Amino acid sequence: MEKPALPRFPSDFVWGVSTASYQIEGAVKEDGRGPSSWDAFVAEPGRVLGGDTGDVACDHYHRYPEDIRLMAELGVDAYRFSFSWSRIQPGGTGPVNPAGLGFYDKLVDGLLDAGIAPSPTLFHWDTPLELEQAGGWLNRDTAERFGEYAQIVGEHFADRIPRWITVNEPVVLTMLGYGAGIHAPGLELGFGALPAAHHLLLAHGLGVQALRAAGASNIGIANNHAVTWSASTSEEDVQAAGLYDNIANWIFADPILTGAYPQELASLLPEVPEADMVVISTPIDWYGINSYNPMLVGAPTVGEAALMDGHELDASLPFSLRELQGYPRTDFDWPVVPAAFTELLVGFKERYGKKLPPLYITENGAAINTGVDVDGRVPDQRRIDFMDAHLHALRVAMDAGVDVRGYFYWSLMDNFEWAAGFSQRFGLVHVDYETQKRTPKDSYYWYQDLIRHTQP
Ligand code: IFM
Repeated sequence: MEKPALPRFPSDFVWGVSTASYQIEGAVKEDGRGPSSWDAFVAEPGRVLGGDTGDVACDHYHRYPEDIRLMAELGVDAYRFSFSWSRIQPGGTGPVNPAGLGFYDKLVDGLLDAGIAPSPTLFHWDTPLELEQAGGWLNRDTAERFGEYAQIVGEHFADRIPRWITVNEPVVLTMLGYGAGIHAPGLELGFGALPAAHHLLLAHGLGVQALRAAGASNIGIANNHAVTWSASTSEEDVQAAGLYDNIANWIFADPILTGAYPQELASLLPEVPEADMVVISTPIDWYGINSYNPMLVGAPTVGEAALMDGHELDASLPFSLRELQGYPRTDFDWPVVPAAFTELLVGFKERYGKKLPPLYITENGAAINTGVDVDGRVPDQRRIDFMDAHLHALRVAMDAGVDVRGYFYWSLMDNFEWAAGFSQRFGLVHVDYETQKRTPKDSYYWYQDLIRHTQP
């Protein structure tokens, strides 16, 4: 096959793929796993499209050897997955479940044998149900419990795991889980959700400290970021977009990278002990960015509720999300704007300067719902176009001096896309949820070829 027309990446650039426990594992009642916030949420009628659940998902719990083989053939250097906290510590506190750790032992060892660097996230939204019922992330105690859990996994795995991620996308759990009620636990607190943001950040900091104390190194976070554009130059729109930008981006990055919340949010945030900020800003080795598309934001539109992934947002919010027109869209209806990816990364360098550690792109991907054709192929050219354009955009940012060390495509395989159930397919590998047959898509072979040509 011809060399892909992509710019060159450094020979030690890390190529990877990402997944998360609840989205792929299934086996929710096996080997002593405790329930999580998502097990409870999916059981509530009307919460998830089509009533889908992660009970079986991709059955990765039983099929992980096949999934490791698929990754080995793909040629990735690293695999970002997540530990299910309630598989390891069923109640979120107290005794450890040896069978839970045992599953991840097999996964980690299998990856190492295949020459793939295990890169786990400690928490990707599946809060142990007992903790959720005690207030979840609105309760400071959950952050303390997370620190203990981080110590358990750190002590168990430190000698085998070369890259660690504390928490995935606290912004999404805060906004969609506690603010807008679209994700578990389904609360609609609006700005009342902000304490969850602080406790998730505190958990991150406590996690970094516990991991380091256990001998782990190379620790980062996976934070979701989207360039925010104002719907117009009017003062109202610019102000609304600025507020959204602070709430969606900087509230989650500033405390980690500068030790302080954005000034503009002072009136919305609870009083925070200075000691918390010291914990949150515990130095990290790298900063992970998950990014999909930019956001267009304006002042609230009278009588019209803003939509997020098809869900109505509280009409009383002081901003509204607008449709970004004039760009191609994924099947999830997300706009495809590669130049915004460059803008985001360059913006990070400009905002944080020397305080910014090296970056990894811990997620980037597109839902393209192409199925298997009569020849057994999955011709998902639009995903290839998405990846190609975003990798070009990434290269432009790197040429502008942004230090990016790796790229993890979301996702290795189609999986449970939260409130959208199985309707959205982000994978490089197609999963037939009836038979669990895995079929590598055209994009899988494209990525394989790209990796081959970039490696020394
Ligand atoms: O599937 C999610 C993932 O769990 C977190 N980041 C965004 C992905 C696509 O929506």
